[in-house]
Amino acid sequence: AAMLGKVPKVVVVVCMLRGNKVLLGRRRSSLGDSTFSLPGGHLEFGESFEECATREVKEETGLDIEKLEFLTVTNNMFLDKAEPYQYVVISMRAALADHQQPQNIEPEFCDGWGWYEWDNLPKPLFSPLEKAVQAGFNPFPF
Ligand code: 8DG
Ligand code: MG
Ligand code: MG
Repeated sequence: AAMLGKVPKVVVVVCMLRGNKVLLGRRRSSLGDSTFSLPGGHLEFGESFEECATREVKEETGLDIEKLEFLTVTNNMFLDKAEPYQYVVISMRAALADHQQPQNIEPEFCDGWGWYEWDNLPKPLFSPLEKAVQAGFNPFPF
């Protein structure tokens, strides 16, 4: 009954790469509160994945991005909740368009953004990101 009328949603997340580091923020959300996740959000009607990635990163961090590339798609399910969710998550990677610092534009949803070495990621990661990393996901092109 909890699933009645529920539909999967499409989300685009972005691995912002700078050297050997990736941009993560600590979530303020009923889903994965206090865990570290990538910038991103829901695909709006009529948007390309690239447009969504560019918009969400700008809305959440103020950053302008370039060199957007598709990485992978995952089916992220949070079903063991009073309010279950399912997200089809398009993961992209991107670089900074020029030298810029991330700003915490949505402090109600994020404690702040920081650059983290891929080999020394902060804990706890948001559960679907942790699962992907465990499975060998790596956004770097080398
Ligand atoms: P929007 O209203 O701006 O479109 O969405 P948002 O407020 O930015 O939503 P979000 O929580 O950032 O992203 C939507 C959902 O996507 C989130 O609740 C769960 C799912 N999601 C994952 N992995 C990740 C991830 O690494 N980062 C983000 N931001 N969301 C993720 O499954
Ligand atoms: Mg978001
Ligand atoms: Mg957003």
